[in-house]
Amino acid sequence: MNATATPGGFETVKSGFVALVGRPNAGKSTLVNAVVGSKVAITSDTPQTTRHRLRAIVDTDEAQVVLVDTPGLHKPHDALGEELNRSSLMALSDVDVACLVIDAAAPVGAGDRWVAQHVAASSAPVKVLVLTKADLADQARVERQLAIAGGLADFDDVVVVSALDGFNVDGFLATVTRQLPDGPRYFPRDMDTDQPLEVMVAEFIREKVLLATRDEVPHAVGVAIEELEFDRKSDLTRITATIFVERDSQKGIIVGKAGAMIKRIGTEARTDLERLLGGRVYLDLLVKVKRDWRRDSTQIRRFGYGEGL
Ligand SMILES: Nc1nc2c(ncn2[C@@H]2O[C@H](COP(=O)(O)OP(=O)(O)OP(=O)(O)O)[C@@H](O)[C@H]2O)c(=O)[nH]1
Ligand SMILES: [Mg+2]
Repeated sequence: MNATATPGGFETVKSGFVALVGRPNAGKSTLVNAVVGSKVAITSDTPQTTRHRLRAIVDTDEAQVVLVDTPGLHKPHDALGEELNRSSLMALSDVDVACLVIDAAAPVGAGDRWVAQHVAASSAPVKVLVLTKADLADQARVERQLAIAGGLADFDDVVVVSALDGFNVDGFLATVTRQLPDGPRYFPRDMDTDQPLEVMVAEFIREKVLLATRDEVPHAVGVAIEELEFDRKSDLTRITATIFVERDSQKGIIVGKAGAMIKRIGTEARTDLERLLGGRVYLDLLVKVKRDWRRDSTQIRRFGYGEGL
């Protein structure tokens, strides 16, 4: 459909909100980035990478699709996990399209069935099954997976994609766009995410910690921005951030031998932040211990995780 002007002067296009829900690691955030065409969400192979429900906006002449990325739904072990689940389930309550994202190459299990029940019960008028990571599965596996996952709920549409090699990402966008009602553009045309800059900066830093560490360390990390200021004289952005962990031993791992690990995290984060900010960045990273912060709702809210925004 082409854009039309209403009597009030507002342009009417296909527009609305499309939530992506699924188990941790299914590939939701990678798909969001692929559709938007830039990095708005952090990704990693650590489950529960996403800690914010975030909106990513895809604007074309005919449509404005607002993708809602959500934390992976899982069995919570602490207050943080409960908050993340709450945030994902809330995202389902007020969207036009609910997408259940399933990894084409991972067994469909009880976790997927549980998420599917929430998708089925949501008030979203349209439900779409998205099978992603198609590059990791052969045709037979994809078909088997579609047969199993397709039975988890009553889906209006099914899409197979690979966010990593770009297979059918356009097809995904076309499918969800087709399902949207006519409406206004909800966000300015040049906006690609509703996340505050400070949140994005903290998340970009956290991603580098996730990529550099293993086991329990990535889950114990929270990042807070202390300073974010553009210095006109030296034409660079000064950022001071604190990486919080729960134990002294985790602090030792993040600092590394003679500070090697924190230096590596800083260098990798700076490259991403310079791309995000479009200019030079001076990044100062501190590492501190905040014991058991994942059990402390006040601290979780202070970091802004879950519904904290
Ligand atoms: N091969 C392949 N890997 C993918 C694809 N999509 C995502 N991945 C990888 O899968 C891992 C998880 O991706 P994410 O996008 O962070 O997953 P998520 O569903 O957002 O995970 P949570 O935020 O923890 O819920 C990362 O290592 C990605 O690189 C894909 O299409 N193909
Ligand atoms: Mg994610």
